[in-house]
Amino acid sequence: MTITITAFERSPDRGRGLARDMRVRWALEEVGQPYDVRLVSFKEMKEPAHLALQPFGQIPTYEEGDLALFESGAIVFHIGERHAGLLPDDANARARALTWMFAALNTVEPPIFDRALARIFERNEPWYEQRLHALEVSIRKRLDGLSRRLGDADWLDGAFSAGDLLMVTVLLRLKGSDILDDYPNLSAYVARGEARPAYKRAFAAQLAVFTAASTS
Ligand code: GTB
Repeated sequence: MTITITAFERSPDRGRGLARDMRVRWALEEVGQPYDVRLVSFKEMKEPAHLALQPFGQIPTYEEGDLALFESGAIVFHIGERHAGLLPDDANARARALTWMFAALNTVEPPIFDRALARIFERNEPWYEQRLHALEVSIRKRLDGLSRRLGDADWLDGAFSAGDLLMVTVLLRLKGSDILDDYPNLSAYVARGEARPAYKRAFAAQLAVFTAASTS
């Protein structure tokens, strides 16, 4: 059955792979599932047809036969459940991989995403510097714990899993910042994720959308 996901028609990140369709593309590439992409404009995302798929008018969505999903974490989990390559077979190891998926999205991503939003939308506020500092303190607390746990391992819990996939996509938003540079093992972890052939294919696919949109 054909899998169709949605992505930005023109991603505001200019093809840097930071929009959340990237994690779904990467998961599909890891398990070797072909997929179609329906590109949506900001206007279309708020129209009834898209809202029926994604109640908050966002990307990504996932359609496969009569199944329609939203929330990138749930989509990655579904892909991992249906296909080998993202979740371990052993029940306990699988539960731990799920734990890392939640840790990435619920514990590590919020302050990193809030920092990105603050840098775009709150730059001119009188309290901007204080807010930025507070967010960076929160991020460093999370990275302290993550870095300590990862140590010199390649992945968070044995073999690469959906937990690593989500964690790497979350950390990628800090790439090039002195925050991530202060954690050499996490910088190397992100680089290992980016070096995976499936990541490279997913990245190239989303970049091609941006390149085509900017030359049309
Ligand atoms: N919790 C949802 C999920 O994980 O699927 C969140 C989905 C979400 O935030 N989608 C964003 C969206 O559709 C795109 S990814 N936004 C449009 C809207 O809300 O109207 C977030 C994102 C946006 C922009 C950049 N960027 O420019 O770098 C990066 C990431």
